[in-house]
Amino acid sequence: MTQDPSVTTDHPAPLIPATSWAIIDSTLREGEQFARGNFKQGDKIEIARALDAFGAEFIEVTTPMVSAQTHADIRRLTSLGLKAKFLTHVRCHMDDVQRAVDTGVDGLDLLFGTSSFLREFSHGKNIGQIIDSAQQVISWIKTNHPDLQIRFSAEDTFRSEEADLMAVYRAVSDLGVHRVGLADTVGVATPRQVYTLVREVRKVIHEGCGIEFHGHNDTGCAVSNAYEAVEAGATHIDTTILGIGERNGITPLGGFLARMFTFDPQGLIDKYNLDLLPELDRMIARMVDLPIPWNNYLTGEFAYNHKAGMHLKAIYLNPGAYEAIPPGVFGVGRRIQAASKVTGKHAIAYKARELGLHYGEDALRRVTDHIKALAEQDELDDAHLEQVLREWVSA
Ligand code: AKG
Repeated sequence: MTQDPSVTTDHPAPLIPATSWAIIDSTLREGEQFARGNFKQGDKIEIARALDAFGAEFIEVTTPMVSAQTHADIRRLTSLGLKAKFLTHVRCHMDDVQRAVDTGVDGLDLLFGTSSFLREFSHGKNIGQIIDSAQQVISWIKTNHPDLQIRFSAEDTFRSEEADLMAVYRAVSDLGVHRVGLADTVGVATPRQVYTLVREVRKVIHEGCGIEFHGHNDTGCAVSNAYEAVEAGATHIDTTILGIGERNGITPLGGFLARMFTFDPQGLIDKYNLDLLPELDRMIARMVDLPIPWNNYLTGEFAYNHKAGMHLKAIYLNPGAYEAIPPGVFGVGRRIQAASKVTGKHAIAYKARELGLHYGEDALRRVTDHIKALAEQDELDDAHLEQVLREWVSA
């Protein structure tokens, strides 16, 4: 097989430079809301260290209001001396914020539901009251803890009235928040809606104010929506390892990186230790006691499995023919499945050469037909293929 071509940078300029966005990994917050996410302090430290080693810029943790233990865990995490910045996710409420400010975090991710669903069935406040609370809380933080980053998110953004959203985002931006958040809380937004809304929000907030996107995956759009958010100007994307979170989760770290890699490979290589991704996925799979899905982005068992004869022929010449992303960059290998009914003579010839066997054109055609016929009857493994190739070479 030929060497992997080094990472291709065919685009004259990256379509979306990796320097234009940052990851807020929420495995330690959204991930704790996953059905099987129940991390103990030791797990949290392991996750935070692994994310830091990977290069995640931000780590979001659960609100300290959950319990005294969670409060102590955050203090422990923020004392680790990691490079990643810690953010805690708190309701836009004085009690929560006052409890959060002594945890050593770098910032507070405030949220307030703005959809009619959440206004009616969650907190009972109207938009004017939401803005008043935001004003009280944000002003207090800025006066008493000016070093803290502040983000304000309108929970359930995509089921909120656009006029309400613009009023809220304009108000919190005027109050000096560092980022506003758009949350697709029930995973209902389409990529086009995300793109359009991020563009609209950009127009009403201050130039230096960032835009964060948090997207659930209920309709399978979490990665596309995160991508559209960035394309429209979002600066921060929420992810979790393996996508764990409420219900079927949010934008997976690996899926988002796979998407963004295609636009600026070198930018991602410079920013993150991408080859640590498989370790991150395995770590969370172990902690939540679930296998990594077979079709997981980049790290799934079959993410780099090549089988059809037509594919194998080209893959041997240049893996880029059937791989958008070189697996080695992400610390994974490819698997060539030559022993199958859909194989082809090029794959069989290659396997034979690997074994030091030489087949002429006719013999190659015959042994390939034989292998295909065998595979029609039963699954063939590599050992069986090798045996056939050795037996037939002199036949
Ligand atoms: C959600 O809306 O699904 C959340 O988990 C909150 C997101 C945010 O704070 O932006």
